Amino acid sequence: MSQAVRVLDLQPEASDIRRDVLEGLARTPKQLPSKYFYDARGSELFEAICEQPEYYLTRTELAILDTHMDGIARALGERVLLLEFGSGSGIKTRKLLAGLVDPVGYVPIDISISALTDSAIALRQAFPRLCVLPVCADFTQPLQLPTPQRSAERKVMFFPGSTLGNFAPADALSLLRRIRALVGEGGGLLLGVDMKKDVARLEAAYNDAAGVTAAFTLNLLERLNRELDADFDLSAFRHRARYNPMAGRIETHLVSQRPQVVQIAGSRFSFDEGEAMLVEYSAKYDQDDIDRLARQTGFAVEQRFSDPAGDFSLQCLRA
Ligand code: AVJ
Repeated sequence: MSQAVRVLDLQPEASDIRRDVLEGLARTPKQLPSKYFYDARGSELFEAICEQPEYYLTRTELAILDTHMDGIARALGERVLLLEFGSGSGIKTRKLLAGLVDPVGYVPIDISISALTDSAIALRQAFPRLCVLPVCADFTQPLQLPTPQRSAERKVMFFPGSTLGNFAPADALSLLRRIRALVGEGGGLLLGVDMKKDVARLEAAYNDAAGVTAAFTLNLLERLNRELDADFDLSAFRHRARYNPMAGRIETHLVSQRPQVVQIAGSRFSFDEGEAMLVEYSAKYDQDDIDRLARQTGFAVEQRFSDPAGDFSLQCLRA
């Protein structure tokens, strides 16, 4: 029998979601925060995205972990306390934990309580002696982390998946600075980033032929209908993901297919025909971008590992 998993529950409340959504919709252009994609259904759809042939990110990052595990483990050091922002299903973490030398604990932090609980149970089973301390929280908000029984040599944040790319530039900087404060002097950051490449491949990754990514973005509206008592007509919005070469990022919008009025938590918002509501950024990087981000946030890039084609990169940063 496996031990029960106790999740520290700091998940956002309906009032947080309502505030963020109303604030985003009051802007021009309208926007919705991508972190709210990850309810139970959204987390499942995201896992399905990772299986799509066009979405090369996840399988490439997993392959880098497989190929370069020894080098990564050496760079991160022994007896680390591993933290993870946006741990999701925990498949990458399982590889990483298996390769690390005597990790003292693992603190997964995720906004989806279902994904977090399932992955914590699976990790307990795979590593019965590892101290797993899951926290359900919005990692953009200040948070107090639990401490493991054994003291760690250093703290290392694992921030894979190019999730950093979902943040606007100023928010990405403040998030990296918060990570720097969390891991402390001498701490580490293993950062997964998607590299700049051929636009057609980037756009295909966010417009898979099976329509899973479209279902994923539209699920946000379904969530708001359910949790904020909104009345979005899902058939009146269309998913659109395009690469913005100036900004170096995929920008995903939900485009209103006709003039319409939507009610959300007692407020009304009108959409013009063709009006695009911003729902997600997925920034893409080159090595200069990463070096600059590291420098601006108190880190230095120690080592980096990528796939042979250079599509994706795992960067070892030191505070
Ligand atoms: C959360 C960063 C892994 O931006 O690539 C995938 C989310 N959105 N397809 C990304 C996402 C649409 C994804 N990450």
